[in-house]
Amino acid sequence: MLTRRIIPCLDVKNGRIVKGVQFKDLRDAGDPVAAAKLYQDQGADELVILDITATVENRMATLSLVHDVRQVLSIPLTVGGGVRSLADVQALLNVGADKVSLNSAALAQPDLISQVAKAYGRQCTVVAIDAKDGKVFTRAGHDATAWDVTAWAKQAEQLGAGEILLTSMNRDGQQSGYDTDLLRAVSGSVAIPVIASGGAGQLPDFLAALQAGASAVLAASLFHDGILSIPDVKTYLSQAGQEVRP
Ligand code: 0VR
Repeated sequence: MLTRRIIPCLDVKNGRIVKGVQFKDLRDAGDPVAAAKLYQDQGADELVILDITATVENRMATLSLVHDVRQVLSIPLTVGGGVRSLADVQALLNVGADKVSLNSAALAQPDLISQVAKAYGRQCTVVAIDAKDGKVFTRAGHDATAWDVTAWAKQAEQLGAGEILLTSMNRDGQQSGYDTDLLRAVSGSVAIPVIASGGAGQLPDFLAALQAGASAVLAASLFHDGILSIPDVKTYLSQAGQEVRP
């Protein structure tokens, strides 16, 4: 069994961590560089930084933020939010991202996935999917698309995605558990890793997501609110027989 990854997510806006519920009512959740260092020290396997406004100003703020986070981080760093071109990807890699997450731009221009995978490798190419009621949403969860989630995940894999970051908008920020039915459907349809995202609230949620087929588990509010620590999650999963990096 591949080592399961525990991945904190920093949703950022104007250089600060924010956290909402179902992508709304965003509240300040702290300083990104301090949080990145804390999570790494706690044993996070990777970190995701998500620029959730994707405006030009915010994208510039995120570039300098990624640079600052990289100074304190040695674990793999994935950055997403507003990435629209190879130039955007290059800019993020230049300031220290290891992987880039494509969401709205990939839906608008699916060939971008292939371009990024060809230019930088599949391992750098993450496709983020925001799912609500079985449908794929775009533009930070504002607009529904005609895509069924599983169909888009398969298409993204065929186009070159190295892994899928699958967020349940229904579950986001609720701390009521991941959408395990969604995770089972998608991870059963693609051969690439699926990262579970949206809803983590208590220790059994992490095991349920992995047992539903996720290769890694992402959480935001749970960690930011200090309800559970990464060591809590790793100890629990290890005792449940999951392979985790100590
Ligand atoms: P938790 O449920 O707090 O663990 O959140 C995990 C995941 O849903 C969030 O890190 C992130 O994907 C939420 N995403 C977006 C957003 C939040 C607000 C506005 C936009 C977006 O575009 O992904």
